[in-house]
Amino acid sequence: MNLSTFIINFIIVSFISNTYGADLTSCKLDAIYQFGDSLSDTGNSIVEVPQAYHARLPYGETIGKATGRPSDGLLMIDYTAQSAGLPLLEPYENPNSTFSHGADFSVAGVTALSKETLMKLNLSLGFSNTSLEVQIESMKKLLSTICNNARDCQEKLKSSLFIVGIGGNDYGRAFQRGDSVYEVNKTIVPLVVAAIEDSIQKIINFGARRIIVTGSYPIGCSPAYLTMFSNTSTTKDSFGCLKDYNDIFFNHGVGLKIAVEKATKANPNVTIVFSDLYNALLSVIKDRSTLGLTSYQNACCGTGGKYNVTLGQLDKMCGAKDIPVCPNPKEYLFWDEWHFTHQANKALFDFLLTEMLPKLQCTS
Ligand SMILES: *[C@@H]1O[C@H](CO)[C@@H](O)[C@H](O)[C@H]1NC(C)=O
Ligand SMILES: *[C@@H]1O[C@H](CO)[C@@H](O)[C@H](O)[C@H]1NC(C)=O
Ligand SMILES: *[C@@H]1O[C@H](CO)[C@@H](O)[C@H](O)[C@H]1NC(C)=O
Ligand SMILES: *[C@@H]1O[C@H](CO)[C@@H](O)[C@H](O)[C@H]1NC(C)=O
Ligand SMILES: *[C@@H]1O[C@H](CO)[C@@H](O)[C@H](O)[C@H]1NC(C)=O
Ligand SMILES: *[C@@H]1O[C@H](CO)[C@@H](O)[C@H](O)[C@H]1NC(C)=O
Ligand SMILES: CC(=O)N[C@H]1CO[C@H](CO)[C@@H](O)[C@@H]1O
Repeated sequence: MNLSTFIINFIIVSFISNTYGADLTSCKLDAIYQFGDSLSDTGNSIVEVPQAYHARLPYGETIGKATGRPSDGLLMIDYTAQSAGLPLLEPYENPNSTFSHGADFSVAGVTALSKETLMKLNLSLGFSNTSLEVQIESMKKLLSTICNNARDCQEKLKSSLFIVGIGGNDYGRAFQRGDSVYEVNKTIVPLVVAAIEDSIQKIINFGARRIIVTGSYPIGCSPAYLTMFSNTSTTKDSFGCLKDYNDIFFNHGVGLKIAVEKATKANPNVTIVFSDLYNALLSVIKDRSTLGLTSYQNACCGTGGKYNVTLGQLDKMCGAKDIPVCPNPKEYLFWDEWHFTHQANKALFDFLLTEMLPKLQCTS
């Protein structure tokens, strides 16, 4: 096509995108509040544990700065904020944060289940006690600086988006102590789903109008699970992911979808959307050559084993001295054993946005 046709096409395409709101600006959001774990941690865990590897380079190398994000660059929540035309979320635990446009409560490594429940189940407590319940309490504290009573809070939060995405670590801890897929499915999944369901209701009670509930990615595709559980896995899918383990993350999503439907029925004036990260990751893996993510099972940063990771040995993990980093993170799905690259997070966000935008009912 010649230049003028190209320009005209470009203008038409741009016009259509704007008209139909291809980004979140049509939602006219003024704040985003995120609850979660490492997949959305923009700098909380490094306040709790300043010596953590993800507090320094090569973490953040693609954006030129280590911020505590467990990636070489941005996370899905960052792309969400950018798409809404807002500044990147500020971590709640950083005393320098101003919270002018929301807050991020996510902490790497934490669980949906409370400390008490973990103790009851004899699951390990981890380094942080900032479980979902504690994050919700922090929001309550922050809210007391924003608004005074139920009506005032509803008014102040009417252009806010709340996002909850957590649970992967709960399952990981059960699997790591040797629980079977059958046991985790029977005992842990219902508890995790109930904990998230409870938090959805609490967020609604804060006065939220828009909530996104993010499912888990199929963690049986991660270099970490492939390294730890390939031996105990009984079935692999066509991508080489551990299908039996992935059933847990799929069922987690099924439970959350039901929770979202129930909460929507009980609160018809609140828009609650399920964000299908499980399906998003499988689609990204399927489309990996088009997306340029040619390396999808090995970590970019790390060493040892079949998938370029050694777990449980601090001196062999990404961020330790002399641990290799791939020269082309753009071509990798995974940055380290658990976490996506800057590029992969963008691809996942794009997929989820297309799915969710109509459901968020922002243009109406
Ligand atoms: C807060 O800002 C000060 C001054 O810029 C800086 O020295 C300090 O490290 C920051 N604190 C955190 C937790 O990032
Ligand atoms: C709890 O787990 C520890 C190991 O993590 C084990 O030694 C202990 O026997 C367990 N206790 C119960 C009651 O299962
Ligand atoms: C979590 O731990 C910190 C110290 O590590 C403590 O200050 C805080 O009170 C604890 N929170 C809960 C809910 O246990
Ligand atoms: C997990 O539990 C659900 C019911 O909650 C059931 O439908 C499913 O078949 C179970 N899957 C496995 C792998 O046990
Ligand atoms: C797992 O399988 C690998 C070979 O694929 C073997 O080298 C290793 O010893 C096995 N580990 C366990 C715990 O069975
Ligand atoms: C939603 O509706 C309920 C009653 O059905 C009402 O109590 C509540 O204030 C409304 N919430 C918002 C955010 O409008
Ligand atoms: C097995 C494997 O993929 N090993 C790679 C791990 O990463 C280093 C550096 O990025 C590569 O040189 C290895 O080939």
